[in-house]
Amino acid sequence: MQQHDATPLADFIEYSQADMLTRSEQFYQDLKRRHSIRSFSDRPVPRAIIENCIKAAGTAPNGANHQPWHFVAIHSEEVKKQVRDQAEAHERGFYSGRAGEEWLDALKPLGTDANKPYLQHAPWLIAIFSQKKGGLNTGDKHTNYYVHESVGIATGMLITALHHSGLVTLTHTPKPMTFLSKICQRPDDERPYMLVIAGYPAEDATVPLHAQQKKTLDEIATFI
Ligand code: IYR
Repeated sequence: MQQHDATPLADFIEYSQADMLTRSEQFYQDLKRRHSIRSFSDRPVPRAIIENCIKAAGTAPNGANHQPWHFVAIHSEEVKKQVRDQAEAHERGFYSGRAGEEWLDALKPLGTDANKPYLQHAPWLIAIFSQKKGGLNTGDKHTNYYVHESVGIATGMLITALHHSGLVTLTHTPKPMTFLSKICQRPDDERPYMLVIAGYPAEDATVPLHAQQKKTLDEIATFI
């Protein structure tokens, strides 16, 4: 291996295999309770919780450790209203034809439409941006690698952290999403990747039956 500076892995924790079995089972049971929610309460959520979740997301494995992401945590009522107005305008085009029949049919069991009140009323919207150029130091303009993979993993970890904290989330990818760059004042070499809505569920929040049907282990995995 090439010469490189490193320190010993000091924070690895070794559990007994019995504990590993319990931990993995408990973690699965906990993640099973995560559902995408489309009805949010306006109950406030302290910023420090969101900060911790973003810090957790920022530990994601990524290409060459360039950490090619930026998270904009939107709390401002004014900015949330702008996001809602522009996302709904795009979604109206999507639902009134742009999506095509097959896509709209696939969405029917979820009961979604162009109305997105939660974009205004949920306490936090986290806009995730991917960076094609960057580097270890902010401001670097080197090529970034595996940008989509890296940002996808970080987003998954963000959602997991928010769930673990006791919040519910919804991933939202309005099409096109470029309006987010302007609203969040992000530079041209960043692309909006996803919007994650986070907060408490509304009292009448529901989970579509369709979304509860998970494929079995045999369907999603092969052991060879
Ligand atoms: N972006 C639209 C449509 C939508 C698409 C998929 I794929 C979903 O799983 C859910 C919604 C919307 O947010 O309504």
